[in-house]
Amino acid sequence: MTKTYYLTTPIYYVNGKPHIGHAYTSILCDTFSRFHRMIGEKVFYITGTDEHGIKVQKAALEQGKDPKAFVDEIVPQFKELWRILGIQYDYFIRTTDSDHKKVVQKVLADLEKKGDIYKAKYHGWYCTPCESFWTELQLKDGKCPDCSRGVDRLEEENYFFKLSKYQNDLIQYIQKHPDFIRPDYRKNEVLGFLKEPLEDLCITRPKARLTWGIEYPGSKDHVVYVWFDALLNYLSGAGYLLDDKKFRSLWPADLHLVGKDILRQHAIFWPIMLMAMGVEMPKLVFAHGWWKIGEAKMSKSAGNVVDPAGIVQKYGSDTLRYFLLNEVTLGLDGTYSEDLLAERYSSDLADKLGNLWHRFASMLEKYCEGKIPQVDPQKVGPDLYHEEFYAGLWHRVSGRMLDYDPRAALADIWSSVIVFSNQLIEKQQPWKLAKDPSKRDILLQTLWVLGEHLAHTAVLLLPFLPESSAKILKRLKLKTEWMIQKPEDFSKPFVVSGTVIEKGEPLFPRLDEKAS
Ligand code: ME8
Repeated sequence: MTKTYYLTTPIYYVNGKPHIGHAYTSILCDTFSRFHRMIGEKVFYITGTDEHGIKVQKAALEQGKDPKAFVDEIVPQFKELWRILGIQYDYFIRTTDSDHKKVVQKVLADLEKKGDIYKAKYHGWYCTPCESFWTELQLKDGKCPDCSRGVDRLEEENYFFKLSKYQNDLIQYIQKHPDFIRPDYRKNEVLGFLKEPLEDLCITRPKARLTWGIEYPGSKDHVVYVWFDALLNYLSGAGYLLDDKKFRSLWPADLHLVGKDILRQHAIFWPIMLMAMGVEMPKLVFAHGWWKIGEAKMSKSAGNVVDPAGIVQKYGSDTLRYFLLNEVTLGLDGTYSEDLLAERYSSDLADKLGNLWHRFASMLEKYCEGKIPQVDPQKVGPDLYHEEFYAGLWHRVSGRMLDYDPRAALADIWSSVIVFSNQLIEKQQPWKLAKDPSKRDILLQTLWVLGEHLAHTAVLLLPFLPESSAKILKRLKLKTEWMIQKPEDFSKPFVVSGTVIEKGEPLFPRLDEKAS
């Protein structure tokens, strides 16, 4: 059985509407999954919603709603956003799904039986927004060390998971698998954190304080800590303890893509949970950076969120996808502003890609009745065209995608084909060639090469800008689903001589025209 490429986003809290930050992770995963499909792999892309815990209970209460009724209203807003952003996930998991709850309870019962969970009295400090316990020593100036907000004194009986028992095993695992946590600087951060002894993890909350959660098996007084419940979605969504055949085809996950805010949970809690369960480690935990507004992280609690739906309506979903994928290298923080997005729209999408299509289609109309010319690729001069050009391009772009660097892949596509083709037009000056009948062959070859470049660009861009690429391919009367399994699949000519293309409306209309 061939292994499916299995990738995950975090499951998002449903205490409010999704924003640009959530869109970022989902767009990245969508781009990776489209790419892996294109190279012929089976892909399973899971996303979903994290519906239990204090944050959600509080948000529901504030609106005077029952938590389940409240989350049932929010979940469709996430699904709708994924629809308009072209996010093609394979499975949407909700932690309120009964299958998921069953898996969580079974795992807890097994771990307790194994002796990795114990019951104890807890005295210490609790940060409600972070849902984290802290000892006196861990507090910073008496405040939560993670978010600097106030903490409450707590004394209660809870269940604890023995993180400490596995600390050394985890350190060894990370050291033996240098690509388990990426980027490298995040791996070092985790190893730095692991230099201090780990406290065992409190994995329940007394019902006196929180009722909105999965019941702890065997206790009427406790619900499961939201993170323990949430992390298990990666297994339950893949069929763990539910559908063995499905699980074996999916696990281990190839990629857990998360924001750096939840690295500790994914690079410490999660691997230790898996070790305790005796389940194989995922291949990679990749932590990306934050989108900020000015200096502040964009977040619901800071109240500085940007609604992706508004941006999509104004600029199109591909523009938001392009901006987020291209603006920062995966791992680093980025600054979001609509001005910057509008600038990239004009300079990269409208002036470079949109304009290239427009110039090509207009010249084809004018000089060839809109038909792809009959050209023998063997006879086209090497200064204009050679097949190895595409083989090299594919090698570089696919290599960058396999190495999780979509920004470098886009930069290569833009400089090597899009900007290059615009320069080729300037160099060849087809309008001058058209005036001289003895140059007719060169004119046709130039237009044919431009058509090829555009077709190859559109295929390469399918994972990144699915809407615009499909538009270009349809206008060239080519299929919109491609399988590139070997370099030759990409280096061969794509356009079909004699095809009458469709010029169509501008791909990326000028912003002043859009507004009018
Ligand atoms: O943490 N920049 O859910 P959450 C970039 N339910 N990415 C951002 C971002 C920003 N400003 N803001 C949010 C949770 N994100 C848990 C996860 S997983 C088992 C449980 C993205 O709704 C980023 O992926 O707070 C971040 O890790 C995630 O949304 C947090 O979403």
